[in-house]
Amino acid sequence: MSHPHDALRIDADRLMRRIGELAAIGPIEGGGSSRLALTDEDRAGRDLVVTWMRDLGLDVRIDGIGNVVATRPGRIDGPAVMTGSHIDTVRSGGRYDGNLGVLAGLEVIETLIGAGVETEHPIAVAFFTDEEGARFPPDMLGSLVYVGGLGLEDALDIEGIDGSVVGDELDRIGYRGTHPCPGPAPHAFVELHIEQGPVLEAGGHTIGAVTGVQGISWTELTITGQANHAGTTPMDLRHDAAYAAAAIACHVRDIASGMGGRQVATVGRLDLQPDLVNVVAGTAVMTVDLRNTDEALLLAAEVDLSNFVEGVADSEGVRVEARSLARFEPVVFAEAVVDTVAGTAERLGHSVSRMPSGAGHDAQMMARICPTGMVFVPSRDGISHNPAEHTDAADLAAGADVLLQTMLALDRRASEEGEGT
Ligand code: HGY
Ligand code: MN
Ligand code: MN
Repeated sequence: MSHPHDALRIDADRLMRRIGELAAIGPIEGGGSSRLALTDEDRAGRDLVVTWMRDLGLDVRIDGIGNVVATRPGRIDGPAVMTGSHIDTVRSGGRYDGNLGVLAGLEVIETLIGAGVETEHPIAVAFFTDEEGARFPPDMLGSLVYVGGLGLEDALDIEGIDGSVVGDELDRIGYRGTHPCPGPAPHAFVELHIEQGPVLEAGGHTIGAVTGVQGISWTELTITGQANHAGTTPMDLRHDAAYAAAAIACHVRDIASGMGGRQVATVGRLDLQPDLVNVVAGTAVMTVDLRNTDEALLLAAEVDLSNFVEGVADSEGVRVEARSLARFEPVVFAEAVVDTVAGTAERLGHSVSRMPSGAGHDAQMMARICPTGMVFVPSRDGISHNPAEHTDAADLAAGADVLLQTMLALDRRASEEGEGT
């Protein structure tokens, strides 16, 4: 069945222009951006996007954790059909991770305004605070608070890797808003994001209809041994924190190789002290990121890690304290939304593949409070969290058009069937 606005498409040049302007904030070599959450660069990025939201006449609301939701009214009041993502980046960020989803959402709304299309429901676009979790763990912090998965006060007290505190940094950049957390549940939520992996490109597909997000387990290990002289300390008398950390890092790789399938495992941070050439390391602080689409397998990987750490602590005579930084179970998206994404992509003539997400996303939090889905577009060579991150302009526009038409379909569906997606 066709609908009056089926032929509506976004303005690709305007979208690319905004992506370029936002990427120019916190620029790093290679065309990417570095805007760690709640830094001055993040504030500048926020200010730019909020200006664009206000220039469109949207109702812009900032909540207690700094999430920003901009809404265009519909014919009826009530829950919005919502999209969004994040504009904070990792230190080595590309220009599309998160930013595409927010700016495509803005582009969808500007396209509706330009075409004079009135929707049944309000249409909203959001950016959530600290999706990356790279400065303040866990990842998806803002959307986790938005859906009530973490209390606002607890979130505001989180200390970052640099010793700063979320609440202080929100105050410092002027983004501790007054709107309440948890936020209002939308009617439905759909997020456009780059895949950040090699699957779509390898399969020759333009659009991913994302079926869900894999489980995530982040652990910080603080290893305390004994600083000692590199020259005079006999090997059998050492309590070498660096050796223990290296042994654990190698085992982290072995966990993934041994389990195979979709298991991935990463040591992303490793800090040795006193970090000197002629001193046996007294302490090591490291992080372990484990992920799997299957919760039982993720638990097995965590048990394997914990047993190995215990063994190394024993044999090397070091103390190891483990602190969980993030733990989210795998999420399955609403079939009706996944079907709408896939059906819309096919109707627009794009080849589409249904697939899970390897990366975490705000959508995995929004799935707790409303029917949710995601649209993926390909990443060249599967590269992300790297300034070399790239997606062809035609694919970016295709993703934004699928987002536009999916949101219109979700909006119509509600009024055709009463409530529900
Ligand atoms: O860690 C992640 O998967 C996401 O980039 N926050
Ligand atoms: Mn992202
Ligand atoms: Mn990311």
